[in-house]
Amino acid sequence: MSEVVSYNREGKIGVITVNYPPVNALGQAVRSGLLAALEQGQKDADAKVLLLVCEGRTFIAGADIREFGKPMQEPTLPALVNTFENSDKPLVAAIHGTALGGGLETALSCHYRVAVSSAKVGLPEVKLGLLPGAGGTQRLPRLTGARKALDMITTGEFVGARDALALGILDAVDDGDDIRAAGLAYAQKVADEGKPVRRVRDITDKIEADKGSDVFDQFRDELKKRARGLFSPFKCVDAVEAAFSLPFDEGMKRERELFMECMESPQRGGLIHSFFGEREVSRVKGLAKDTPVRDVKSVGIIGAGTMGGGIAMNFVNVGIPVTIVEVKQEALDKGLAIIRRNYENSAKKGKLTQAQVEQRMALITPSLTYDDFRDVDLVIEAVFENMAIKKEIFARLDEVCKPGAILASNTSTLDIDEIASATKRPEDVVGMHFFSPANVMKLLENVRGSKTSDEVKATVMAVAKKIRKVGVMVGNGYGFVGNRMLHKRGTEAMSLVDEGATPQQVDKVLTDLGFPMGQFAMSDLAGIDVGYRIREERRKAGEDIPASWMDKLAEQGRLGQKTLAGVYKYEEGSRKPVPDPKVEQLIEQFRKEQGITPRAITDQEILERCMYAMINEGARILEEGIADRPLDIDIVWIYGYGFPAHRGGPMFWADQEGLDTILCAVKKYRDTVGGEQWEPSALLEKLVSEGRKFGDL
Ligand code: 3H9
Repeated sequence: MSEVVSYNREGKIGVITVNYPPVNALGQAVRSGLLAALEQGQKDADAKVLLLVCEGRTFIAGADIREFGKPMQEPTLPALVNTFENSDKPLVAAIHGTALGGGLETALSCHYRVAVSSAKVGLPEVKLGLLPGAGGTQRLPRLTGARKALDMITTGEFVGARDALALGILDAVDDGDDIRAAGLAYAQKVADEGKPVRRVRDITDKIEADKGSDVFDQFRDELKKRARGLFSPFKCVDAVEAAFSLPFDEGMKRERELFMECMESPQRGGLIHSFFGEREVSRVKGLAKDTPVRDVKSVGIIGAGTMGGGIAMNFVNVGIPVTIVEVKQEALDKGLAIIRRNYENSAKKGKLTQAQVEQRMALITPSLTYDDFRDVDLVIEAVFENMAIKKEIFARLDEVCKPGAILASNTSTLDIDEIASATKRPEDVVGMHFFSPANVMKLLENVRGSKTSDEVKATVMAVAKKIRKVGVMVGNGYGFVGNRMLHKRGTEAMSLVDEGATPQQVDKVLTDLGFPMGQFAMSDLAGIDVGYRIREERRKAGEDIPASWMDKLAEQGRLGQKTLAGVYKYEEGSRKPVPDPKVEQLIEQFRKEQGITPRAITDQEILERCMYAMINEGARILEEGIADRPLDIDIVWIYGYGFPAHRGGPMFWADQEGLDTILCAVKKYRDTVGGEQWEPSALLEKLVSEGRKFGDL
């Protein structure tokens, strides 16, 4: 018997137990162990009913994702679940935690399913660029009908035990929290009542009811909007449809073919890289696992603007009280009203009750004085980008805050060490860069200063997890990781328009790649004044920042979505960017002033200049140690800027494009376009000369 699966008998019940931490994934050892345990149960004359149950935090959470892309080892999962279903003794699955993917498929091959009420079930393969490949697309619709199966399989969303019961996925829900006891009790009932073997493959009433329905075509139409550019959601629909048009065994074959198509698609590689990357970033290079973490039970926030308010909501949402300080009562009132409005909107959508809205608002203390920060564990400054003001604020915080309080800045570009120098405790100063809208975007770029202590670094990473963000630790340098690369893309996007492209042409190339919005639509969302202010700040500091047509927009008060006009124009209440002839004239005028004769620019040039400039900068960021690993950059871009997860992030994408192709183009643009962004990164050159990739670092 394998170490990870055991068999024992309790009375008339033969119990098969999986114990393969952390999530009982169906690796080869588990699969072969399950097969052996099933055989033992079949042979055990005293076992009338068999029970499948898992140790640890969860039922089987799926196939072992780490095995994908490697040669398949016997027994395969589809063969295993068939053997389970064919058992001639009744088989009961007892579910706690999350029965996901291959885990739910294994449960569906059992004849009865019982779960504790906290359990969830789901087929999230689509989130990995796959489809359920062990009968999920054939068995689930036999229990739920077409529509619900399509919903679950194409979104990958989990369903709670009670809903799963109502849908027919489960046969019983137990209110206790002892899954073994619940499973044994249910199995005993099956034995006592002499319930028969009941195979899902043989249940056909829902299949007959939905046969020939147009639900599949309707669903494909919906997916064209919801899953634009994605491969596997459409294959999921094909596979589920096969359950309605083919006999079970044929349907299984069709599912297998479609599963293999997904397995071979590059999107699967990108999504699995994102899955592991999201988890890997929490392990910060050089930071010991057992580094002590400070307790953060209360938070102070400076600034009740869009950023400060959004940041406050993150903490309040997890029950951490927040004190927000502003300079003027009016600004404070306005900020709090916006937070309330956001919560009220969630309540209107049924996501919160009115009582929860009030509870959350009650956790916010508005204040006009820093003295109210005396007892807080963490302060986050979220005022606009001005070094002198930030230094003043940090000097004041140093006077007021208790020893051990963490002093963080939400700066998106400025030097954390310089900010820290305004205090006598630079070891407690750190960057916590949230992304707009701060209550929605999942990224938290935590910036270590040269003196930030390990304890503070570990604490801000833990805080990210606590407020359900993906924290990435990055080094201190202008724009850190995300904005530094974004600025390179921005510079190229601007030059492309100067040279003859339209903003909408540039944006379309980026949205075609899979970004939710292009560079210019994003400027409109963030506010044209933000970039303008940063450029002005740098000009004042003596940097040579050339004039641009964007400055003219800002000077005309076209600040983006908030003024219904920026690079694009907007209808009241709509976020849809509409090209504006006035802006085209303004750009033309600007070209004339600069003596530029516009030329036709291809989409390929836009793609290369926007993306390769970013990659070259990403390589420099790695060279300088601002990011520890390429995957840190990938996760920053996926969660902070909507980089399409199925492309795995910019550095993963670059590996697929070919680093030699990219280097070649970088050198071409150095010679034709010029500018420091086209000086090839030494790391990029080294990797190409050694025939290596970012993924090899
Ligand atoms: C599938 O089943 C295909 C079949 O249809 C057909 C096959 C033929 N494999 O997320 P956490 C690791 S596709 C390997 O931090 P949580 C994870 O990397 C699969 N490893 O915990 C992490 O490792 P580390 C369908 C896995 O409590 C650790 O477990 N299933 C797998 O926040 C803890 O994970 C899915 O897509 C796996 N399947 O969330 C489920 N899952 O500690 C994917 C997790 O070294 N998993 N790990 O960083 C999840 O959604 C969440 O992990 C889960 C737990 C909800 C289970």
